[in-house]
Amino acid sequence: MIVRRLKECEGTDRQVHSETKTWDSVRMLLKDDGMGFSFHITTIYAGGETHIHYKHHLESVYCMSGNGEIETLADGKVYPIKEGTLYILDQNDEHILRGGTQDMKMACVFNPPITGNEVHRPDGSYAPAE
Ligand code: 9YT
Repeated sequence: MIVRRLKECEGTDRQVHSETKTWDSVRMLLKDDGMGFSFHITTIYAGGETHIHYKHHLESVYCMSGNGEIETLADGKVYPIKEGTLYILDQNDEHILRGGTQDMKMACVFNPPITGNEVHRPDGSYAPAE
């Protein structure tokens, strides 16, 4: 069994800061753990806006605290996000994630797992798993 604590992962290379300065993410569980998914604690900054389109990954995101919204670009629908909201990108949905008045703390799961080296490409995706 593996045990990791958020505090031990913060400030290490498991914690990445977005180039857009709109979020950071602590990847607590990655591909090399061999679980078939990865698990991240992500902070979406208040007032920020991020274009995301995970074409090669399925992601589900649970909001633990804070507030914001997600807009799915295919249909222009906007869904508020607050504590207790889970959104599930089952269609590899292209979206805009907007921070509200308070930072959002999110628990994120990716399938396939990310390796930890991915950065958002100009189209909002991460590179496919090998
Ligand atoms: C919610 C979301 O997708 N935020 C972007 C960062 C992502 N969770 C990651 O790479 O850890």
